[in-house]
Amino acid sequence: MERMLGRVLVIVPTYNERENLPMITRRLREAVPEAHLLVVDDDSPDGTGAVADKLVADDDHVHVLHRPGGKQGLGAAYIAGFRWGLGEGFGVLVEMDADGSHRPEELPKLLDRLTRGADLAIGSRWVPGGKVVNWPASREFLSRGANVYTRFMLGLPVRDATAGFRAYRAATLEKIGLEDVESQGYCFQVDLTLRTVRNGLRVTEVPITFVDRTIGTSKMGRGVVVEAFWRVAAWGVMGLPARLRRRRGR
Ligand SMILES: Nc1nc2c(ncn2[C@@H]2O[C@H](COP(=O)(O)OP(=O)(O)O)[C@@H](O)[C@H]2O)c(=O)[nH]1
Ligand SMILES: [Mg+2]
Repeated sequence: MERMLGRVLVIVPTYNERENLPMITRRLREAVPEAHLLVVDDDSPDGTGAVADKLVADDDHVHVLHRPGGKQGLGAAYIAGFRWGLGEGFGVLVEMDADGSHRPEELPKLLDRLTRGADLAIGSRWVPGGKVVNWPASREFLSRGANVYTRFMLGLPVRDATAGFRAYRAATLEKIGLEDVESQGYCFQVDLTLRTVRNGLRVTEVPITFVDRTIGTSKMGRGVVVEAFWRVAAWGVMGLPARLRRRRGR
């Protein structure tokens, strides 16, 4: 079934991505010229905000949200971006990193899945055809392990629930509700996947090639992993009665 998607907004959260931002902007504008881009910057000390202002001045498809108060987490940045995009009437809201790990050239594949009826399309590293380039073995182990753990705890029908390259229909975000989302790091992605599945919406995974950043440093730290571990455990326990009921009813 073909469905109209409406305008596309790609949300790019930034914290100290001064050197990456012009690169990712240019690549996105070339790969999907009709899409708009929203930079959500948490007052980066390296001046990413000023770089974003310059890009905004040069291109009417580029926008920026300056969030004062310093680093507040990926989840909060995306929620602010979603709110802005929904308010502006965009029909599709895309999550994409600034560091080049998510290749804008692969965005059309995600959008195509929405056109064909998906409510959420996830760019997945861990489905057949998905790949990871230049990642240290420790990061690959962590990501695979986190996904095995998540599947076990939550029973999600998704191979890469922590993936951060994804496209939502606006209606999906409106349905799942963003008011009470508290998760920040990787578990923000798991949180929204879980909400989408539990609302009976359609999630599809598209194989992508994830390329580790060559410039700048990762903001992922120990706290992000600890947060994900405990929150996923809590969601798993809270969801257990419903899972058991479903299993008995089978
Ligand atoms: N606005 C904002 N962006 C963030 C924050 N933490 C990370 N990011 C951005 O989120 C994206 C993913 O972070 P990254 O450090 O590359 O994580 P990794 O790829 O898992 O190592 C990058 O574009 C970061 O600049 C934050 O607290 N606020
Ligand atoms: Mg990264």
